[in-house]
Amino acid sequence: MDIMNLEKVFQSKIDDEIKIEPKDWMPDTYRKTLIRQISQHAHSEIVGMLPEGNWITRAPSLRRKVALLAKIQDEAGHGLYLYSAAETLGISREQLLEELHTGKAKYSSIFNYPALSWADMGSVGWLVDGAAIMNQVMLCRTSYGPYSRAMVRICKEESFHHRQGFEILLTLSQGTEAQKKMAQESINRWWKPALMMFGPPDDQSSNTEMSMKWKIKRETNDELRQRFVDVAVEQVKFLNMTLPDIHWNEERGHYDFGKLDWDHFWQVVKGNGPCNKQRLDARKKAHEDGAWVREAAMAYAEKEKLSLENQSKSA
Ligand code: BYC
Repeated sequence: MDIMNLEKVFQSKIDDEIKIEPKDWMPDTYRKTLIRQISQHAHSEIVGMLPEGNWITRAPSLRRKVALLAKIQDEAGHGLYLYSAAETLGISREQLLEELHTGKAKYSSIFNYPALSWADMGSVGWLVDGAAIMNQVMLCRTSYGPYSRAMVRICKEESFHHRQGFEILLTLSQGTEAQKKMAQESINRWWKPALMMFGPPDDQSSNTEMSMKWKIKRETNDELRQRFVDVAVEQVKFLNMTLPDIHWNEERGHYDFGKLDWDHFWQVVKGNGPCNKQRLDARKKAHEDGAWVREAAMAYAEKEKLSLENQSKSA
């Protein structure tokens, strides 16, 4: 089949809601877009463990510690699951990690902010996981089979993450004046960076048009961001707290959320955010420190292979 016909068959599969699988023909740009997005997503899960990891030893009770540990372990699992999904597109794990460590591949801007107080563990769960879920519910129906199936599993665990975050804030909101103040201050600090997780406004989003045509994305960055705002405004009422810069817009039938500083966003994405260097250095160190584990696993695999070969020779 010539390329024009291959493209036609590919698009008609997408239009008919048939998932694209690893061995199916796909345009190069579809493959590249997916490698970029899935790897960025995997890196976000892995780098996203760092701000929370800092709080494990300082969690205020055994119950909080256990829940935070479980959440962070889930994130490691999500990252590995997504790396495997990216590998089905023909890129190796080594290459994926190399691109993260050299700064070529991105990860979500949100993980370049510091977690300064215990309330931040609440805000990360409620706002960061909340924003991630809003996006990932859509991605459960993405056109690439392995990514879509990964998202279904990941979303189930993310709803637990979201609840544990909200519960931390709910507890603080019923505590002392100092605890209430800490929770409100944390919400104020995370709110706008969380809104930026959805990506640039649609008129600055270079990938959305093609990704919508290919049903990699089914809703635009601005549509998801607005839905998240409208939901969060209702949820914050249970905390007796506020979200900064929120105003009901009668004409639009939605909440306005003020101006987001997109110049700042692009600086963070380019590597100049408050914690970019710290996060990458931590990942690179973890990779170097883990070299002996990879070597031991390879040596063990080699030994197993040899013993299987010897067994089949003697049989
Ligand atoms: N940060 O054309 P656009 C979690 C880049 S972790 C950095 O709109 P697209 C959790 C974008 O890559 C899960 N870069 O792009 C873990 C593109 O780059 P190029 C987090 C961003 O892909 C631990 C350029 O800007 N979720 O839940 O159509 C603890 C133009 O953007 C960002 C994911 O990773 C950003 N925020 O749409 C707690 C979701 N936004 O082409 C929680 C997976 C955009 O210039 N990713 N860029 O190289 C996606 O769904 C999509 O990639 C986006 C962007 C909606 C983010």
